[in-house]
Amino acid sequence: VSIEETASNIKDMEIRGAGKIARCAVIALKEHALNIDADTPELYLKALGEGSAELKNTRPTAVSLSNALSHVMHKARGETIDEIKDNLVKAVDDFVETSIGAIERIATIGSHRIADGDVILTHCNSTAAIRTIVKAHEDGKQIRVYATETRPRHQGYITARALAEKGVPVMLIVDAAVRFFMQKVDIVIIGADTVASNGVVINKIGTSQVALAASEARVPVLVCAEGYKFSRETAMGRIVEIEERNPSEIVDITEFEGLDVEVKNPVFDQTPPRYIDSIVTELGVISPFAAYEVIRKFEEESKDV
Ligand code: RUB
Repeated sequence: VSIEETASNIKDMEIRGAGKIARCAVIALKEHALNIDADTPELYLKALGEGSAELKNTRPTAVSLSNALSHVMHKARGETIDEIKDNLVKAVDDFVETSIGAIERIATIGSHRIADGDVILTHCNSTAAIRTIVKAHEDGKQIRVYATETRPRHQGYITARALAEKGVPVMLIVDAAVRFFMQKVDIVIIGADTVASNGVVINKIGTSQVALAASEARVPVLVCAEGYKFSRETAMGRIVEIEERNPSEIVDITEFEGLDVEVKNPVFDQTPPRYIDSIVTELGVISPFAAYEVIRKFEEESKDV
């Protein structure tokens, strides 16, 4: 698949979910790398950089996209075009394998936090969260899941289908019913688009309300997030940009024609660390307040390259 096609599929949310976006983007970059027609290594790297930038500019909030692209671009080094190409291809293959392995590791670790009989609530559609829930089910635990519809794009339908197909009983609810049902919930399990250095978790719009309702009801919130979703840039003072999408995703705007009605569609929000019990990473379970340590650890590893 070409860079243009992948970029457009990410923008349109044909490809969605932070981890999948990152994997599809680096795979598209690999395809591009195999097809660049350049005379010198400098021109080859320039074309590679342009492809990476186009992919990076598709969606602004999930740091996993830029982390994944920066990681593979960093490895794309060499004296000759072939050497650069080989290194990039290897880096992409490694990234895809490692990121899938990270989800499995998170599922194994996170499922230990799910008890037999637990009622779980999840929001939106996170591969890492779903895999964790399914792992608990595979381990023989009798669990049930409330899945929020997740307006306006209804990612909750994908979640409901994915869980039900694996044999996990699901109750689909509207987003506004979260507090109504929270008394019946034992644990909230969600994913993340970005974890900031101060422990703030950025995830689908409504996540912070879910966490607030959970906190009020003394229900623990577990975030499943691979290490490459932690943002080094936030440790350098960068603020995470919250994507605002077209209002037409919410309502047909001709509905309010001639009236002073503005439709707003921010698609992610920030949950402060005090509303999060733990973050499950492939390295283990951490407090959200230890996010900076995860960033440091991955920084050290990239220095070894
Ligand atoms: C998806 C979303 C998911 C995270 C984590 O938003 O908020 O919770 O991306 O998902 P969108 P995963 O549908 O707008 O992409 O665990 O699959 O990376």
